[in-house]
Amino acid sequence: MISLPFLSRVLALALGLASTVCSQNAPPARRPNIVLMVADDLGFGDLGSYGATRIKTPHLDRMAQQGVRFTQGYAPSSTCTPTRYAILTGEYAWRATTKKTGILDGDAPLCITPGRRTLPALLREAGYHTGVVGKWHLGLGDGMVPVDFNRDIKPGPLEIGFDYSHIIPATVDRVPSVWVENHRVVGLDPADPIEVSYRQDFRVEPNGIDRPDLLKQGADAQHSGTIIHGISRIGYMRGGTAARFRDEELATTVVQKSTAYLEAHQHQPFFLYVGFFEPHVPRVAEPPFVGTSQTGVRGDVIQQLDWAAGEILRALDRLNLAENTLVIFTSDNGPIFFDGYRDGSVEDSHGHRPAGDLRGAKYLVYEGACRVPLIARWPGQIAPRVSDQLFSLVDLPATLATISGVTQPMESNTDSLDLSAVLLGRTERNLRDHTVLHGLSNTLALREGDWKYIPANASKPVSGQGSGANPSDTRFSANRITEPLLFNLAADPGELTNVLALHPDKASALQNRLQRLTQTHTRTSQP
Ligand code: NG6
Ligand code: CA
Repeated sequence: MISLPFLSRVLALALGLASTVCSQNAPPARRPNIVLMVADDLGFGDLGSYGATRIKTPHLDRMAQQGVRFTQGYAPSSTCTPTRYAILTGEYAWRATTKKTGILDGDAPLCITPGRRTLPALLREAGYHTGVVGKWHLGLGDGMVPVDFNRDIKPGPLEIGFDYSHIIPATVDRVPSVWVENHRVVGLDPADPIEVSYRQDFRVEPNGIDRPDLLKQGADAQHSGTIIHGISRIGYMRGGTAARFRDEELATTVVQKSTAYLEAHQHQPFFLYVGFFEPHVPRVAEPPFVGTSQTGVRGDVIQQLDWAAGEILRALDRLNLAENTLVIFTSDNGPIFFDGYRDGSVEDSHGHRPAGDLRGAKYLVYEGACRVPLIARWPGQIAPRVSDQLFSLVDLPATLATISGVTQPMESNTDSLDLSAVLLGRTERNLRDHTVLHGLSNTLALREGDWKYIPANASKPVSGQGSGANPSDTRFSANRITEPLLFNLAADPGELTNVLALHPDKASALQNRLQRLTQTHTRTSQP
């Protein structure tokens, strides 16, 4: 006869074994949902929590108070496509040799190879549902044949790791001015097909050059293509009339689609990537925000952005998800006032400094071009604090992979460092000692510790008007870099005094390291 104590011991052993097996396969106890919100051209000085006074951003400021606010967070590039490429792949965009990763037009092919272990693909491996809403700007289609917006549009987000997408293809200032949900243009009438060209006008719809009288905002030649709802865009399109978005509804659509996504996937781990459109051009505020800031339409749309982010945070509260959701807010590159449309942003700035005390603007490699707001909130896991630790957005894949319990490591040649200990406040050390910064025309610079090195380059001065700490810096041509520059950011955060002649050894050490970094294939180490 089997005794009862023996039976119970066998049972206990079996149960114990079963639970060991379970816990090995089970994800970590607290695996957060992740919402990554990326603004478009929002500068280091554009939020209240980063010093803005003429723009009110109460929702993002509250988020900053509840979480960690980084003062040394970097977009790896100073334009959209390459930064977003780095966020999704963990690789600096300037390393990509087979794909175009510069600012893409609306008919450009997808710049990320399907099958790659992207950030959403990693999270999907870990059991997350993955979604993207808003700005895409990473190309669509395979590039073998021109993308046809009247059929299934692929490859795109769904082929590189997202389970759901509701996006506009490129920028609001580039055609086609439509939403694409999963593989299809939203609201397209098959009897009115879309055609897109970046080479020639179809001459059936008005453009900005011939019909300036139809425009809500004047535009430069580059932005004087087809007029869609009173705004001339870059490029030409015809057809798809019923599918064309209205600029005054973009933010509301982002909020609606994001909150619908949260509702639909609240019962499973999810990753939602939200690409806000503000404050990129064309800047058209929704009616409740018109004239609300003290710094013109650019300020108004930043307040609209703050509202939209607040609505997503409110949805998390309402669905009882806030506690177990890691929310990250950042921007893809630094700010700019004039970027093609005469919307009054320069005249109405009233002393607002979108890059704060930093020099430069979008497109460049100065601090104001790449250093961006970076805020992360995860109640109970991230203690409220301000961090001066270095963080680059290229670190998001490795960092979020660890936080979400991805067991397979990233590719060994990634640029992405696992900074989960930094993000969660488990170390006060700087786990990243340097970061490479990338501007238009493939200009590169190196930040290492307090030092910043910018090689001389012959890049063409970009047209446009930015804003930095130095008033003489507002014309981009003033930013042409004709000699190598060395700055000590601790003493000179505004990058005003070139100290290269005083520290030639430091400059050549940084020059050599930048060269090694651009040539090396082992990127996880800090060569
Ligand atoms: C530039 C556009 C600019 C903006 C930018 C992309 C011109 C002269 N300027 O080429 O208006 O669309 O591309 O911005 O065409 S980004 O933030 O998406 O990178
Ligand atoms: Ca941008």
